[in-house]
Amino acid sequence: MSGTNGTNGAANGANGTASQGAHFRSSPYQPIGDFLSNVDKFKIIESTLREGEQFANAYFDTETKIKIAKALDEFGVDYIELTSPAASEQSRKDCEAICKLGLRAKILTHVRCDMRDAKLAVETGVDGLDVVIGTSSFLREHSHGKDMAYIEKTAIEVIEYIKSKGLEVRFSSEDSFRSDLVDLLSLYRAVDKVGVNRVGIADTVGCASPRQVYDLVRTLRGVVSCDIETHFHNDTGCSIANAYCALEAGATHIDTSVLGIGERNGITPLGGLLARMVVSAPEYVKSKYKLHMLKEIEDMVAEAVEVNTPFNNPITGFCAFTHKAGIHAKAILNNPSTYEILNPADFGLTRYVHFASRLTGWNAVKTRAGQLGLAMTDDQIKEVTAKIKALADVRPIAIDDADSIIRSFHLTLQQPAAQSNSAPVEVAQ
Ligand code: HCA
Ligand code: CU
Repeated sequence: MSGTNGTNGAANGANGTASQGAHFRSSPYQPIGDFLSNVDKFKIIESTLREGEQFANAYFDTETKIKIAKALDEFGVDYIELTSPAASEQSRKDCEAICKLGLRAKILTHVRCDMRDAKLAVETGVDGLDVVIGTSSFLREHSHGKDMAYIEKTAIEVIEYIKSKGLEVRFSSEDSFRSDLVDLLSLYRAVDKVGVNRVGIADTVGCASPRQVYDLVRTLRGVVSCDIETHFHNDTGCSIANAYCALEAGATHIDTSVLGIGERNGITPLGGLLARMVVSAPEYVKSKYKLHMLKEIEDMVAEAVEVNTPFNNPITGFCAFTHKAGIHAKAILNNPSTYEILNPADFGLTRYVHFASRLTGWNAVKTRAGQLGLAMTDDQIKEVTAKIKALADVRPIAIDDADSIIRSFHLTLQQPAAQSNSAPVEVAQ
């Protein structure tokens, strides 16, 4: 399925170089600390089993849900969010079954702001409820038809009920970025006053830009004292950037799903978010999450929903650590930090230095010859590199083609007549 050519697989990695311990020792990309930023202390609410179940292809049977929940728990997520028990009888049973696993992560379920849904959810044994209601005029008019006064009154009743049962509660507005700011802030102030644990901002339609996210979260940070959760759809490709800006502005929790699966083209992907965060907060991310499990978890979910991991996925896309041009390859072979901000070894993966193309250089070919156990002088390597490039100018070549050229060239070197024929050749690095 995913990683189609396997070059980034943990067990594979022809032409991979040894990882360098000093990769991140001092990074200019670490954020400047300010009093608002939670970039180095955020929590993940993993919603593959809720938002992810809304993905077009998703159908998770009980066994699959349990497998995914256990893997996410071991990976280190703080919360696992499950589909509402009000959605169907099997959803209710699955929620109960996951609560009984005794996982370290807190189990949440996601319910409409409605007393019947809340009561059903409380009975399942969850640690907390994520309560949601649409607040934009679009949703108020065309979805549930309730006004802001009704929303506030119901929200307070539902929150007080959940708290009376000793459970954690979050209150969120769907479509926050197209809601009236004054309505939104008054509602959040009211629920904060009755002791909600978190309020949530949701970019339900994926319309928000990072700057808008920063402004709204920072404003909200000044209005409520509880935690702030954020949820970003990816319709305009901003879901990771928006999550990052939310943390900079003081959000405490980020919703993710594995590979970003969810309604339409989904939400902030777990792996992509961690790629961003490991650059900004390496100690926190590496000590908290078992990053080596990322590929296995993504493969598990990709298989369950019958998709491939995208070729350009952060970290696990098949070419995420592939270096091709001769100039890149040479520098990477000397010191991987030259062209990598992420270290594949942190994720149990290996880099791949491409040597079967017209852009290759002799340094990459030299490394490959070494891996094949074929000793040659630099001049001989340059000569064989020229042969590889000549063929690659005519047609695309595979690793096998390049290997054959290297092997047969090496063989001719063993024949005495060939020895004298090694005038230096000028080829790219
Ligand atoms: C949806 C609901 C939701 C809820 C997000 C939240 C959204 O429309 O399916 O509870 O914070 O995107 O608004 O996923
Ligand atoms: Cu959503």
